[in-house]
Amino acid sequence: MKINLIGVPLNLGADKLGSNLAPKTYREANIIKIIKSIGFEVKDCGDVEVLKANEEDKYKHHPNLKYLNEVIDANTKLAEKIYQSLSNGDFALVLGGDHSLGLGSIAGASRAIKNIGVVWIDAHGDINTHLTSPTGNIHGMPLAASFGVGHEALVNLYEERIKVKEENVFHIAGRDLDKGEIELINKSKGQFYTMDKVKELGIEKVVEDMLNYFKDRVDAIHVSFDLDSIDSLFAPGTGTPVENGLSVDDAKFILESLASSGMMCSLDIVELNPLLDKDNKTLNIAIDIIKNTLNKLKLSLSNELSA
Ligand code: HAR
Ligand code: MN
Ligand code: MN
Ligand code: MN
Repeated sequence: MKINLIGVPLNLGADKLGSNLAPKTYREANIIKIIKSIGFEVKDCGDVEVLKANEEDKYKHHPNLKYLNEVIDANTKLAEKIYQSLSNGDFALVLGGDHSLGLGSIAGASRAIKNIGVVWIDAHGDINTHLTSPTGNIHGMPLAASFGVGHEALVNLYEERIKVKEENVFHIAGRDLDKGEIELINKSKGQFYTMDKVKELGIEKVVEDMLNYFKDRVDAIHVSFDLDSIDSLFAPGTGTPVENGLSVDDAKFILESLASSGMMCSLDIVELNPLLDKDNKTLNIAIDIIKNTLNKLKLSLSNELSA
């Protein structure tokens, strides 16, 4: 099993400059060499090509879905890359880029894996639709669209079908939720462990619940990690930082546990904004998290072989 590395230099889903520079930043920080040093073979799938767009393109396709065309185009390309990776039996590591890329990741992964689970770790719900979004930024909508709620252009991206069952979604660290998102959560069949709940239960219990929940329920898990799930005090280099978040250790613990479980098939690391980072704090956290997670993945694979 190789690690397939896919860069997604996308910022149009956030309508903010910076996250488009993230793949280049990871590469310059020798991310490939770092992954190889863990003992993995790396296949560099390059960066997904993102169409050029300017201000006039913003509302060209829909009044509350900014850069709809460009976001769909990039995500369709990403979906195909992920599908190919997982079909080959490889692990896909997606480095973004704004979180609209979750659309493509889940579309591709769920084509390769019939009954997929999704863990979404994020300060935000990312379950807005064009009808509830206060901003029109598509990076606030990918999770809802993936379980079939939202504009049909997003729901039917790559393939005309719902990508993940709502009850196969597990969201952690929410603390900046919009009104429409709270309404959706209150009637949702998905699992939503907000930051309040994480503080109440403790991270060990949250992870225990998550692994128990997915065991016997799904064939594999796609993990989408938004760096803004981490407290903005530690990770300032994201487009929409929020305080009172996860500690770096909490974030590592969640991802390492998923890697050790043997259920994780693919991982997004999103929303690094190098223009807003301070002394590479957020970049270094992201790299550290990737390193630790893939280390556990390596261990779980060698245990599997010797078992
Ligand atoms: N909820 C707000 C919106 O929909 C902010 C979303 C910010 N999203 C991300 N991804 N950074 O989590 O516009
Ligand atoms: Mn997000
Ligand atoms: Mn977020
Ligand atoms: Mn808000």
